[in-house]
Amino acid sequence: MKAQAEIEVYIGLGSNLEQPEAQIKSARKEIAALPQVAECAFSSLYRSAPMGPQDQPDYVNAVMKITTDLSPMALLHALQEIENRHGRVRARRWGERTLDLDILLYGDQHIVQPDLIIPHIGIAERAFVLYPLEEIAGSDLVIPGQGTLAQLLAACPLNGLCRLPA
Ligand code: A4P
Ligand code: MG
Repeated sequence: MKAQAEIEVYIGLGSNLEQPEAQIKSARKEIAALPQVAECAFSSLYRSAPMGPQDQPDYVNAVMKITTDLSPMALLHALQEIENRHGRVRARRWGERTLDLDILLYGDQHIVQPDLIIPHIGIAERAFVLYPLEEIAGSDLVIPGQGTLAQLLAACPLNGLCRLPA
């Protein structure tokens, strides 16, 4: 029985190593299979040039909406276990990765802890987050402390982001 209130959470998925599309699709299944998690929506896959070091492959990104009664920290740890199972190696900042799972939004909460910041840092400047988020959440979504998605999108060019065919 689920006693606690379920929270709507958005997760950003990213990969640019070892068949990125397959990494994202299998991560989706693993997230949906977590106890206390239910999938609500999943965006198209999007391709973009890397933000950060340019000597790495293009990224594939997507955004997933879930409901959960996991705490923010419990969810972070569950996502990190999935990253590790995908052979995630942490080398350089903003460097290549088999799988990156970021908690973008956790309900309307604003969280600042040493190892967890929500909304995810840099959300407003990242086309590869904002456009897939709009696809599944709509542009009226409020990003705590930063305005509506419509406002953020108006200031964030596509930067070559392209939606991949289904
Ligand atoms: N952490 C803090 N807040 C959060 C949160 N809301 N969700 C902490 C998840 N983790 C969060 O992350 C480092 C630490 O962030 C974690 O231990 C966690 O406690 P990491 O994934 O291990 O390492 P990182 O790569 O240094 O940082 P991060 O934040 O994942 O990198 P970014 O900022 O996500 O950038 N270009 C394109 N086109 N598409 C991409 O997806 N991604 C990156 C990575 C670079 N360039 C990209 C893309
Ligand atoms: Mg991350």
